[in-house]
Parts: sequence; C-alpha cells; structure tokens
Amino acid sequence: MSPARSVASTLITVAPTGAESAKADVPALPTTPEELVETAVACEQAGAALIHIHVRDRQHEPTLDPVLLKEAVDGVREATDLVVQLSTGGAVTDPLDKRLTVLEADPDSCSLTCGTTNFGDGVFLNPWGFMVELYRQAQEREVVPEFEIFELGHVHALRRLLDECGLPYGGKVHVDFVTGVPGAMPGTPQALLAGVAMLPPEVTSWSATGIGRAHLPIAAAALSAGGHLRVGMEDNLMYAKGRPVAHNRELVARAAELATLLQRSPMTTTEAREALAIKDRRTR
Ligand code: KMH
Ligand code: ZN
Repeated sequence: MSPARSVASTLITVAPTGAESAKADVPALPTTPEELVETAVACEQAGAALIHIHVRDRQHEPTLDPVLLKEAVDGVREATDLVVQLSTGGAVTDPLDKRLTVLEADPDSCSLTCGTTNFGDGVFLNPWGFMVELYRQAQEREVVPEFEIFELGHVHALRRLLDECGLPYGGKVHVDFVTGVPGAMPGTPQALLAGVAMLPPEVTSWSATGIGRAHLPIAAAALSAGGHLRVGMEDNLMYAKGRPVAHNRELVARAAELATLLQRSPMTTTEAREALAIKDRRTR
C-alpha cells in the first residue's frame, strides 16, 4: 500500500482510558461505566467513529472481568453508534489465557498486537501462538481485528499472520501504529513512514498514535501520509505544555479540526463501519 495513496476522510479512534494511568493521579480518566458511556457519547459528537476500550473495576483498576467487559460493550453500544473495540492487550500483568477470553463480550472489533515489545519498564507479551489463537477466534466470531504495531518487526509478523491464517472477517485489514512507547518504536515521522512503507498490500487502512509528546507530530505525519488518527488519554494526558487533558472530547475535537483543515474530514460511524467491514451488532 502506497503511503501517498489518496484518502478522502479520516477515521478518528478514541482510546479514552488505557490500563496504565491511575484514577487517583488522573481524575479526568473515565474509569466507571457511567464515565465511559458519557465519554463515548461526547467523543462521537466530537468526531470519533471508533472507541478502543480498556475496562476498569469498581476500584478503578484494570480488569478483564467478563461481566464488566460485557457491561462496557453493551453500554457504549446502546448509547452510541461507535464501532466498539475491546483491548485484548489489557495490562502488562494480565495473563495470556485471560486475554484470550475478551472476545466472549462480543465486541465489533478487537486489538491484536503483532508481537512482543518493551513497554516502559515492563514487557508486553504477544507470542506467536497467542497471536494465531486470538486471530482464529476473531475470524470465527466475526470480530474485526485492528493489528497493532509497536515495532517495525511487527509489520513483518503481520505478513506472516496473513500468510498463515488468511484475511480477517470482512476482508479489510486495518493497522494501527502505536509509536513512542518507551523502549519500542520511536514516535517520529521517520519511524512511522518506515513502517508504512513495509505494510503488506492486503492492508486497506492504517492509523497512528504517538504516546505523550509524540501525539501531535504523529497525528500530523499520519494525516500527511494518508493515515487515520487515534487519540485519547490512554496515549496522552497533556493537551499542551502545562495543560492536562480535561476530557477525551478535547483530543477528539482537535483531531477532527486538524483533519478538516487538511481536507480529510472525520468519517461518520456509517463510513467507518463500511471501511472496516464491521458486522452489524447494533441494538438500537
Ligand atoms: N496496555 C498495554 C499493555 C492493546 O490495547 O491491545 C497494551 C495495550 C494494547 O494497550
Ligand atoms: Zn489499548
């Protein structure tokens, strides 16, 4: 897929919570079911079409509890038209077998990280057998994976996955570059473009996010190169130097403004569902 390929609109993904920040340190982080749904509604209005969800328990800690996952999926699905994506990465401390149970909550989409990576002081484990098992589950359950790339080698692992397991449900291949994680691929346009240049031809769309300070430069680089955007407090807690993010909506609104300025206006949820070939599970 050529980086210069012309793309008319922009898929904006919001990743509002993540598993790394503590509610006590970041009170604006949406961690309760009510906060998650309120965030989803506000971000949809601001221009997001997809939400990448990490669930927290009643103590605001990351959890893969199947009841709470299902509650989150159902809550967002009832209140919005967003494509509902569940994280299968969880927290670095989550065991692989637990992460393989995430699809039981029946999301529209799931993250699928294409290999193990350094993750700050930890290691984010994604061995080959886990990737294959998760991918096969997604195919069987008709859930559309988003292939997460933290390292350039992950692009090559995606090639291997497509060769061994075929295309995802719906036939679209959507990739997300997560750049700037300490110890992994840097959040620079050069690294991003190196990854884009290596993408297999089966890839139909890609987005990118930069952690922390890389957030804006990577957004600008992605838009310029025909990519889509992921923003949100999972990746970035500062709106500007000295000014914390007050609500995820702000990051989505700024991404929508940037995309519109570059004549790549935000995709509607209907357009996003079509672009990603999402199975219709809507309840409203
Ligand atoms: N929280 C990270 C360890 C994903 O959502 O799939 C993994 C992560 C990736 O956020
Ligand atoms: Zn995540």
